[in-house]
Amino acid sequence: MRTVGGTLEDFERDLISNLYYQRGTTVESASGPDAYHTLAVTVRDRLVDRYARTAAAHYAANPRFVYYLSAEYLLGRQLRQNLLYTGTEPWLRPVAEDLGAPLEELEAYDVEPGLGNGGLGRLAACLLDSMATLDIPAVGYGIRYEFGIFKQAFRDGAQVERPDDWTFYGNPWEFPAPDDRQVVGFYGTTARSLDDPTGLRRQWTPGETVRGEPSHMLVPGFGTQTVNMIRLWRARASRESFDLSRFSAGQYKEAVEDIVRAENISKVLYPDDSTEQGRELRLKQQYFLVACSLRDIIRRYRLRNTGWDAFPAKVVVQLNDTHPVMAITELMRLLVDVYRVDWDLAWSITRRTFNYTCHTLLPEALETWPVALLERLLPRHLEIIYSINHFFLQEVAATYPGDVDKLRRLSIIEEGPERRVRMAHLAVVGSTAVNGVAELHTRLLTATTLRDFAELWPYKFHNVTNGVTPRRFIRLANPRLSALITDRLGDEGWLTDLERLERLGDAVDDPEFLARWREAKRQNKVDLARHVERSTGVVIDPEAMCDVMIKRFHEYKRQHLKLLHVITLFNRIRENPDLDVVPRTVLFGGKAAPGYHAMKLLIHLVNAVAEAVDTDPVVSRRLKVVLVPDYNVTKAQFIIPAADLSEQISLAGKEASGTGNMKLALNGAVTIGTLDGANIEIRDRVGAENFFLFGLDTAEAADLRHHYRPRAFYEQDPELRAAVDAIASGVFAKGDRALFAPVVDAMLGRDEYLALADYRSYVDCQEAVDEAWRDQDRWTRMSVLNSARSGFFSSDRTARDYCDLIWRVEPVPVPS
Ligand code: F55
Repeated sequence: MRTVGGTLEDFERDLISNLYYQRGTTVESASGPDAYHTLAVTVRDRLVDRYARTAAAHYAANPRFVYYLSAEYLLGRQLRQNLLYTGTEPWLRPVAEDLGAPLEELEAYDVEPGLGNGGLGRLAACLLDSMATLDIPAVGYGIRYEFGIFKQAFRDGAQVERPDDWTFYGNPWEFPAPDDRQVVGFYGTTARSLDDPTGLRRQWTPGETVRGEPSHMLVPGFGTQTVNMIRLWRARASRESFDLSRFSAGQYKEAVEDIVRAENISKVLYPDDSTEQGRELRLKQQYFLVACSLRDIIRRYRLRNTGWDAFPAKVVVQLNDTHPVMAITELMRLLVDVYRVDWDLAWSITRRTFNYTCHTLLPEALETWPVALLERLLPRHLEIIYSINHFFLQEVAATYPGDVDKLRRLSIIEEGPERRVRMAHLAVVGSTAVNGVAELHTRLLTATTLRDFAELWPYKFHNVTNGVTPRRFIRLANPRLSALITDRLGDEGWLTDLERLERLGDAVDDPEFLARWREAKRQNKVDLARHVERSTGVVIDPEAMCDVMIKRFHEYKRQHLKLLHVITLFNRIRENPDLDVVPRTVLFGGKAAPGYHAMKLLIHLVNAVAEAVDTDPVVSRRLKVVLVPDYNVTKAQFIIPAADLSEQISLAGKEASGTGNMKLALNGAVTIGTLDGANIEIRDRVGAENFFLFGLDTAEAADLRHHYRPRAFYEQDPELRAAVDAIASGVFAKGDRALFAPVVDAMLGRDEYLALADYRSYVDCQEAVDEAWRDQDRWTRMSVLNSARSGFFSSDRTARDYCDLIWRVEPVPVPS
């Protein structure tokens, strides 16, 4: 077989050939998209050979595979990553010249697939990267949404959402695999299987069927030969759906009705769960994903295995939150109804196959589905859930005789005016292992949210602290700091063994190293300033402290607390124009779910405050506020390397883990944060003296909640009062007192997340930050130590933890 050559000359030859034979054009007449697409496929081809060898090695070894099921992936841009992973990165410049296209223009066509909302989707991408890097046989399954997470723009400061037509120019990174298509059913009826006296086997006759068409993207490992894949499903109508007779009769809309209904399933990513609409469609998406994926997993299993006994030994499925949990009932249905396996054996196989990762503590984020909806959409699955619950509750009753309250709390079915299925309960009952994503999170899960389960099955619960891939978030995002680290440590080994960063600790006594570190951060700020000016017109000073809060807008994350700090600085400078303040650029980034009105209003307020700061001649010399539009993985890669201060200020006990906190610390930002999520583990490692801690801890917050009166804090603290009053006064709304009144009311009314209680501690802590910043040597040492001591937060370590604790899989090396 012809494989691609390894030299720059080979690359250039293939490039011209691909341009000619794939795009049908020449360098002289190529458009921007032609040039980008050709470069992309030429890079991609350099992974195909490794991918084929990976498949061959996996086939020969017949290993245990990890199947990662996730409704979301945030993969980030592919071009630079794949250049790096194929060792062709140094050729980018000469190659761009060959194509006659400026590098920046080529990269602008490299759109990121926005197939996720936030941390959960990005974690999935980091884990896939690490599994490939560790030579773990793995496949990621997901949905190929036609429209990803909406694009965020601002109109007069308010968020407006635009569709993300991410495949407009085509997606050069994906391979269609039409031969592996699957058929999925919905609705319909169930009936007894006449030959089954137990009544546990039944037959489902769906009322509607839809095709799932897969395509895959390659997931290369770094510094290894393994190339795994992520398989994404797209919904298509079955071939007979087009109604020719109606079309001929001029009924054009009716003729394509079924096609539209089928294709709507993979039409759009749901922007979080805060909107009521489309609940049925969302459940359809979830079942579509798991039905297609499980059939594919079984197909792959049967390539090398027969019978069902070996299934749990060869297949381990990780459920990324509850969104794919219907897979548990679907595997039961396939085993019992289709493959005629006895219920007990099927249940044993199923429980040994699945594991579940929980990503939240917020009760409102725990997914439940109305029984009535399931009864209509997936009638057989509801029956199976009832049977699972029946046997489970029998077990519970035997363990806790007479404890009906226990039964009610543990049941998969929530009783009430509207009966609902608790997906997290189904997940725990149907899994071998359940994990939280940071130590505190796991502790709180087992002590509160899933307490009864943790009492019943303590051995099921594990902690696997999240991590991030150093390849994307240090090496690709921050080439300057990476070069400095490599220079100091002697080689690039740290990229796959991140604990080696520890040795940077010695460098804090080397003034030359500190100067180079500071200069790298400064240059990163110059780059960021260029991007910010281009996208917002705001000019930022690279000498100022870069204070960043980048994450989805959510009340529990408390962007409003940060804003109260900003307004306090604004008030202080206005009151005392000669005040000696540390110049800061406060950079926000993040989207609010389109239906989450409180957070959309807060975004509007952030923009309004930014404008007030910017138009005040005195304030604007020392303070800048920017809300970077359309925050995504690409923007994160620009912002994180420039950050000096990382804002991780959620109310203690609410943020499961956070992963931005890790990315920022690894890039030398110092954290100001609460004792929440993985902040605790970051502080333990970097040292209390290199972390700005403030606020209530989880227990204090829970106590205060009982007798909390936000007004008391407002009345006691003149600076807090001035900040809240400024919002209420309408100064940020051209005198309109009504516009931001709901923000004020929420703060003084319930203040659900105790922002006012933490305000004084936070603002004082920011003074300590200023104090540290004034001593730039001290600050740089803190910065270096944050990076040096955060090696634990590599997703390679996270993936290894999953392997050891939960998956029990072994690497399969792929020969060159
Ligand atoms: C997406 C869809 C729904 Cl319906 C609900 C939640 C989400 C989502 O995006 N959740 C999410 O991102 N959770 C985050 O997961 C991260 C990775 O574990 C954590 O670090 C973070 O604390 C958590 O909020």
